[in-house]
Amino acid sequence: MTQPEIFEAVQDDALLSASFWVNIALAGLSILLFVYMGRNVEDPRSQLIFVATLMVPLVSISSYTGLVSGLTISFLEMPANHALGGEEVLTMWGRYLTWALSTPMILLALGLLAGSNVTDLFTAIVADIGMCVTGLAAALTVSSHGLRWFWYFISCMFFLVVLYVLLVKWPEDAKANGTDEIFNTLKILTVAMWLGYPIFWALGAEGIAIIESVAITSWAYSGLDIVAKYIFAFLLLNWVVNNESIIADMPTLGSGSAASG
Ligand code: RET
Repeated sequence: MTQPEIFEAVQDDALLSASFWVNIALAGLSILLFVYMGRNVEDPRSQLIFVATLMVPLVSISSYTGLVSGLTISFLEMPANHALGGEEVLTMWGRYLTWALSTPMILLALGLLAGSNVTDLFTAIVADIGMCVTGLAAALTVSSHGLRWFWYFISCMFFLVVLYVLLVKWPEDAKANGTDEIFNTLKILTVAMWLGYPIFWALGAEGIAIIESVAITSWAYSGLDIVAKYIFAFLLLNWVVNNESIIADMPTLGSGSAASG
C-alpha cells in the first residue's frame, strides 16, 4: 500500500485516527504547560530533569504525527502459523521506533530524581533502547512466526534489566537522597503502565490476535501513553518545582550516589 492509501485507511477508521489525534493534542498542551512550569527553575539537576521530561511530549507529538500521516505505518503480511497468517495486518511500527527515543528520557529523569550512579543510569537506558529496538524487530519480522516471538523474548529480557534497576537499585538511592516518596509513586506508576505494553502487544493483531481490532490495540497504547507520559511528567515536574532545594543538595552525577558510595 502506498502512503496516501495508508493515510486514507487511517482517516476512514475514526476510532483509530482519534487514538492518534488525542495524543497530538495532549502532547501539545503538555509541552506548553511544562515550559511554563519550568520558567524559574535554576538548579542544574532540576533543569536537566526538566529538559529530559520535556523531551517526552516532544517525541510524542512527532511520533503521533508520523502515525496519523501514514508515514510510520505499514500493512504487513503475517507469516504462516500466525493467528492471522497470510493476512495483511496494520503495523504501527513508528510507535516502537519512537519509544527508543522517549523511554530513555523517562528513565534519565527518574534516575536523576533518585540520584543514580552513572553505571545504573547507563545500564537502564541501554537496556531500554535494546528493548524498544528488538520490539520493533518483533513487529517487522514476517519471515518466521517463531522468530517474531524470539525477538519478543529478547525484548522482554532487556525489559527485566530495566525493571531491576527501577525496582531494586534506584529505590535505595532515592531513599538515601530524600526523594523516595515521589520516586516510589512514580516507580509504581511507571512499572504498572510499562507492563501493559508487552501485554497488549502479545494480545493484539501482531501477537496472538485475541484483540483483532488494531483500533482497540492502538487505544490501549494511547491510553497507557497518556498516564506513562503526560500524567507521569506532570507529577514529576510539579514535585521538582516545589522541592528544588532537595534536588540541589544531591551529589553531582558521576561522583557516585549516596547509597552506593
Ligand atoms: C514491546 C514488545 C516486546 C516486548 C516488550 C515490549 C515493551 C514495551 C514497553 C514500552 C513502553 C513504552 C512507553 C512509551 C512512552 O513513551 C516492545 C511492546 C517488553 C515497556 C512507556
